Amino acid sequence: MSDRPRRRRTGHYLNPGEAAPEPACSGRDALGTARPGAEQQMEETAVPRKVHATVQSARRALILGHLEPDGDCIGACIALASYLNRRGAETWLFDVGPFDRREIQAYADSFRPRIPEELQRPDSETVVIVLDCSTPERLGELANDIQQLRTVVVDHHPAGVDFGTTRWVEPLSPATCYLVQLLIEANGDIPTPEEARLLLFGIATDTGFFRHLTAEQSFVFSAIARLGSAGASPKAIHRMMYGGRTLASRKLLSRVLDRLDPHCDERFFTSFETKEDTDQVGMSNRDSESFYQLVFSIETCEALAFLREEAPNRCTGSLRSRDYIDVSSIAEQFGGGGHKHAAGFLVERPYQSVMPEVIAAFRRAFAEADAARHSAGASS
Ligand SMILES: [Mn+2]
Repeated sequence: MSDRPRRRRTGHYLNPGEAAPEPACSGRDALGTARPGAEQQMEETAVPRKVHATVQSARRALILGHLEPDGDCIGACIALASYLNRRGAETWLFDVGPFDRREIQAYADSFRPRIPEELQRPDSETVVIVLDCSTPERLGELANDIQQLRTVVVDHHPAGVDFGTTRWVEPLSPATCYLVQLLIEANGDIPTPEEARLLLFGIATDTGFFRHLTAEQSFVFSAIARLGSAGASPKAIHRMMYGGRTLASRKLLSRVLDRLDPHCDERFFTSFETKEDTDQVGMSNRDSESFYQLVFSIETCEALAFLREEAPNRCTGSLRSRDYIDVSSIAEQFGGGGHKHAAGFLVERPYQSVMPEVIAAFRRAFAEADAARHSAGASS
């Protein structure tokens, strides 16, 4: 771990043809300084030199993902391990799980939940690479296992905690898999067909199959074209992510839609799923993404909160927004976090008592947003 608090930095983006930044002479990460307004128009992202050097020179890499892993986390971990293996490094994959999401279950056996003691001893040839993870808490018990070790963090979450020895955090990147692709390509290498498939799987996961990409992130489409050339099939990945559902899971969608409650002039909606619902369809057939899509197709919908009863005294909340509501700050009020438009939390309380608080938090956020827009309108 670094011996002083690290400043959170913004990413450095390069125009095509522009040279990579020189490392800072202090020996700190070579992120350089972002040029004013640069984030809005960049086509490619530079791999910081120190991250590149550390990852490429590792003889032994312990690759860690976050708890409740998703396709971006799993895809990034396995693709990077595969690539480093090709370069002759030894790799191990760790994640505390649980591997509940249907589309990642096949990969659960590749990951171990704790790091064996013999691998926890610091040595110059071993590096920990933490992927897609914004806080040490999101590593679960694994956070204790890596305390002695050199740690590189590669992530795209905008909020979080500065941890690790070397950090590469790019909030404009739609997925950690995109950053792993750049790491592979920074050496002039091309992902294998399987690596390309995993990377595209991750990018597709975090972008809702590209639906959430904005014009500022269009640089990702060039990267996706390269993954296609390397053998990744969007059609096959779409089928893997969205196909294979059971009839019961479709019936559950109608139940959850039926519970939809409008708030804030139908700009904000809530619904919930009970433990009994989950037991009926099976954990792996939960499908919140289809539900979100249906709700966001409502003309007036700006935000959505979906609570799930995980146990009588535990619930998770998934918060989504389209445009001006920052759901990550609402999730933080419940001990969670995430992105501006997608965030979540877990609390050890019954969902029935959490729901009114979530609604109140959203009401405040809408009132603040309305007031800000009103005053902006009044002054113009
Ligand atoms: Mn991600």
